[in-house]
Amino acid sequence: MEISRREFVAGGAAVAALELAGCGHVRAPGTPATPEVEPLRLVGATRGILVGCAVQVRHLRDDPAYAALVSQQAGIVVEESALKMGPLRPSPTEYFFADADYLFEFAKKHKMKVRGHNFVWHEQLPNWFDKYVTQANAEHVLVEHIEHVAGRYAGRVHSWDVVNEAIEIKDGMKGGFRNSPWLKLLPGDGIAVPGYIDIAYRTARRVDPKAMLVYNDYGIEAEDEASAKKRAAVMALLRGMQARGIPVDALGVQSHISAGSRLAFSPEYAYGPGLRGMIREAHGMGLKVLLTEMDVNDRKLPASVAERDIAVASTYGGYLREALADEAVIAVLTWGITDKYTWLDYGLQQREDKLPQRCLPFDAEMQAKPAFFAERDALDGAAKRNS
Ligand code: 9MR
Repeated sequence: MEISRREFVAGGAAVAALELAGCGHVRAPGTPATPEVEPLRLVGATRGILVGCAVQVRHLRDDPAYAALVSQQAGIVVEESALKMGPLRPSPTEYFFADADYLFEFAKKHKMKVRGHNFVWHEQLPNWFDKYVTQANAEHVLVEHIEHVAGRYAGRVHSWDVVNEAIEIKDGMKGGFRNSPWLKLLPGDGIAVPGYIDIAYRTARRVDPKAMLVYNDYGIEAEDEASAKKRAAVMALLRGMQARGIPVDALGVQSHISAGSRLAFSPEYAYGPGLRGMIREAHGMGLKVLLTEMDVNDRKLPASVAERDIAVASTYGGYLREALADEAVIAVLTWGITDKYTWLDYGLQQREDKLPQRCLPFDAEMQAKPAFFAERDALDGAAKRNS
């Protein structure tokens, strides 16, 4: 099938410019931070969609303008790192809960829901992990970790990313599983789902039966071959879990996406049938879908702020319209809310010209950008969810 450029809106600057000009939402620079428009959380609420963002507790503490923006816009929050095993576990016997506790208090005060991210990941493991955890004690360590952490917050968590990023096709393992420390420690029977996955979900359900249990992954959104392969492996993992009676309630589609160059169509930066098909399949399996970590990388775009803002907004709008068309999608969280604090300014993600990325709905001065209006309009256009 011939895929039209317009259909994907992958950086279609001209389309975005028309849309934005038409809806009259672009404000003069320097005007105050959007008191005139409904916050995202409220627009989402009218559609039964939870809307929010990842936050960093240290900035909630030290940056009042940031804390105010989060409390205005987010109906659901997730800490970027505080609940990961590394930050939580300074030693095998100690837990550091201060940051996570702060977030739960902040969320309560502002009537927000909280997501938990995550119990099992191959990154941000404690520095004692490799020496201390063996095949003999791994199950005990994993179960005890989940009992302790899920137990502390039981009844207060909307959803837990129980296992994060278990698929990595290029590792060459059966089923596309990532050759992670957890797989090496708890491989299971090597036939269906690795042992650590079964154990983690069963324990999470037992300890916090009210939390929605999510499998969360990235690189499954776009139209290129690598994304299609990873999508297929993720869906096979979920089918396998269901067949084995493992409690999993939702697919978390991270949605770290990119605005493509307007000069060249690239399936890597196009979002359409593959995304829709995956969501439809999850829906058919009785799963909910959460967009858990959305941001739009502008690394392929020229320096011009105006050009980047239009292309990024267009990508937000096109992507969200595709995803939100399916009522299984019940939550949208961006990975941050302001360009002031984003992981995309570091390491491999950093732009070659070192300019700060313009990847989130608000700029570094907490002003709404075209991306905000694109997100808001996509939410506004979504059908009301029943559950
Ligand atoms: O945004 C997070 C950053 O602050 C951490 O340093 C990093 C550690 O690897 O993790 C980032 O968050 C990741 C998330 O936990 C899982 N999906 C990808 C996110 C961006 O790397």
